[in-house]
Amino acid sequence: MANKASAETVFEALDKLKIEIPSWGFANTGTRFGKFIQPAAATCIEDKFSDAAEVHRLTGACPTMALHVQWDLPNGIPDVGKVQKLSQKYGIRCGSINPNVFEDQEYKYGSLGNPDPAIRRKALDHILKCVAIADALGSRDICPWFADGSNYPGTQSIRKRIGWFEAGLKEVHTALRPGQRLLVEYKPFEPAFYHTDIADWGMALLLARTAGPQALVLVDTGHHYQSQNIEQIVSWLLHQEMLGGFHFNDRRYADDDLTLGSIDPYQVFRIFHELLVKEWETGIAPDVAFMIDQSHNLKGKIEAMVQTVCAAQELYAKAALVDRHRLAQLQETCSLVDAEECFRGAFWQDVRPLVREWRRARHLPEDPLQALLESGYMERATRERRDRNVGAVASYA
Ligand code: RM4
Ligand code: MN
Ligand code: MN
Repeated sequence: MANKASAETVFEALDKLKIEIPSWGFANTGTRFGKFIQPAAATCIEDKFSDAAEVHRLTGACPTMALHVQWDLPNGIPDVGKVQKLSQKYGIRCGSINPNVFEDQEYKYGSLGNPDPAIRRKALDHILKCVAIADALGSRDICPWFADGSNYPGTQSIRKRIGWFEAGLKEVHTALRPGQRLLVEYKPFEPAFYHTDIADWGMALLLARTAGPQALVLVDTGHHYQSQNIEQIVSWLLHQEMLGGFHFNDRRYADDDLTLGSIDPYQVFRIFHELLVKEWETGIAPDVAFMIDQSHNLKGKIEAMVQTVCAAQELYAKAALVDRHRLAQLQETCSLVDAEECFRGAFWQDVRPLVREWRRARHLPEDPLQALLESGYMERATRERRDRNVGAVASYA
């Protein structure tokens, strides 16, 4: 039976936990081999806001939605008014602004790292436009992800490209308004398979440092090699005060974009613990953006998003229950087994009854997935969107 103290701890943690959902998670995206079209998938920005509002209504944890400029504001600034209206209509704020410098034909050999100065300029202008869009929408974070790299040894100057990235990100930084942040994301490989310009947290950290004080690192949990210790990276970035945010998802092999905690929930718990232990030590919660970066090809989009948020809530509640005071003492005395039991004991607690209690207390559905099923939302979305989804491209080649 949960005691009063754990209920208070869990309630406090869940009240604070806010997670940003990605607009692209609701649309018909797929793997690089193909898409399986879902008739209820979002077909326009209004559908995406509507779906995000539904996830927020069911979970109480998702007041913002990340936007991808190319897909959500294809005309740029002129689309801002429309997006603002939808944001008001659905009660979902605009979250991080994600530039797209990887889809246009010009970016075949890179964006900010392209040897052609005209293409670097085009990429830079696009990111600068994103800063202006973020400003107009009241969004804090600009999160560029770069597909840049090369596939074959000797075909590119690795060092020249570092210089181009430094110069580009510095220029972006000069355009940031006060309070805005530039979050630099890294990824070890794909689509570049020999060298990726920003391949790991060290490169992202150095580039962010060079760019300026409002630039920080974005950790996408799926962007690591097998068995890499992500919580250690998180600890280092926290220590350096350089952790800006997360793109949460899970992985088994590569950048699989699977549901958070579906493969390794213990890892998510360990990451949350590092954030909470810093807060416990300093009395200040690290100002880190929690964003989801998943796109589901097989699961229902909204269903998967609700499941993800619920998983995050459960794992965050577990991490909140670690007896940090006791753990610190056990660490001091190198009481290994007791320390480990104290730590993983929190992980193994079934927090679901407490999370349900919290939902009840906050007038949220006790079982969000069941509530989604019963709401009729999916049937409505299927009816309204089916025809519009028929034309969606399903093939890879
Ligand atoms: C990348 C990365 C970015 C995402 C793109 C579509 O792998 O995770 O954050 O925006 O995919
Ligand atoms: Mn990402
Ligand atoms: Mn990714």
